[in-house]
Amino acid sequence: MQNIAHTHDLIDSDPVITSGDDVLPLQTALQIHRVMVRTRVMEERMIKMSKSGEGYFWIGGPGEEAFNACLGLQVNRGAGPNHDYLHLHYRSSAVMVAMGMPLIDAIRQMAMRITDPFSMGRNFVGHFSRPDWNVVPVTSVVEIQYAMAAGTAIVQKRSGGEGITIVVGGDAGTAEGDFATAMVWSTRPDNQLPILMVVTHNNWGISTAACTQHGEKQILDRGEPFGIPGLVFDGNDAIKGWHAVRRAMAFCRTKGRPCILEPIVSRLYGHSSSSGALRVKNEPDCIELLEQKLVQSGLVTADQLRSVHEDAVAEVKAAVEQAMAEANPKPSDVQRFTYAPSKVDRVYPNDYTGLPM
Ligand SMILES: Cc1ncc(C[n+]2csc(CCOP(=O)(O)OP(=O)(O)O)c2C)c(N)n1
Repeated sequence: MQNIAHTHDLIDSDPVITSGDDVLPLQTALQIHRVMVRTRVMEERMIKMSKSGEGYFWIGGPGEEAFNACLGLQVNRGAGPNHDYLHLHYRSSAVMVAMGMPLIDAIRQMAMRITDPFSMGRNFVGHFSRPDWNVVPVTSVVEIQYAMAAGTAIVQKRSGGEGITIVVGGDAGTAEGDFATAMVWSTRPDNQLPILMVVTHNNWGISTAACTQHGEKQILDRGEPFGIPGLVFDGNDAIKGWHAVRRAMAFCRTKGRPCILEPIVSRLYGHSSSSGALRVKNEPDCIELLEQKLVQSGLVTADQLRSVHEDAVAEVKAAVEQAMAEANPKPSDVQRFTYAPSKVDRVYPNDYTGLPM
């Protein structure tokens, strides 16, 4: 795990940033801020790529960076059941950046380059996959990650280690049965599972408003009959987000039980490039909110924050230039690595489709 002090590790003289009753060491707040800015600059450049022909379809997470950065920075990263498994959403870019993903890797997927490490240029942007970090492939088919989460959590429970399963999806997706599947499978008597269920609630399902669809007050209320505790909170507040993630992860890790987090987030460029990806003006911007707190604390100057943005712009510019100079996949690559070669299938060796030749 990253070595970041928790609030209880602070001594009186440590500089801190506050939000209501919540406190964060300044260094942690700056680390979160840098992840948020680098991710935002990358996403905004990718939106331009979708409009200029350097890429095509764009979908991503501008507006969710505060919560996603806090999540990614606290993940127990690694391979195998003693580390956390991540079943992410297509808006989870800041989780991956916080975990250490080089920006160029996401840009390579946006540019559909063969160097894209997640899909060799053959999947949509934001569809991450990293076996060495337990990041299972992101799916465009919403919510099925909730049904799969029980699988990795069962393996983790059997292995008896510290790893938990983290599953992330949007509010509209919770209408699918997969959300209920996760609740049923994670709360069976004597078989509870350590699943952190995250519902990033941006109040939209493409163009359908959440208020026209939800009879319950909060989505996490649906966990109550299953005895699943949770927190609903302002997902635009990085300080609150940090502590919500910290508490929920500690609960899942120590109790071996599920927990729901429902951060209320913004969707700053609409659904995707298919809906125009224009800047939404009437929703809060988590980066601006954190920067106000940092400057108001008197511990950070506006110039210092500006240089974080400038560094990110330079990093993204260099990454786009490099990615655009790399090769596209060839037509003959289209089916490579779609299925893992089968070591056990004696009938059709090396052809996992199982179809007769
Ligand atoms: C099973 C399934 N049904 C419908 C769709 C079409 N679809 C793509 S994104 C989306 C909206 C999902 O909204 P939400 O779960 O709130 O996530 P958000 O995009 O707002 O983050 C829908 C309905 C899909 N991809 N998969």
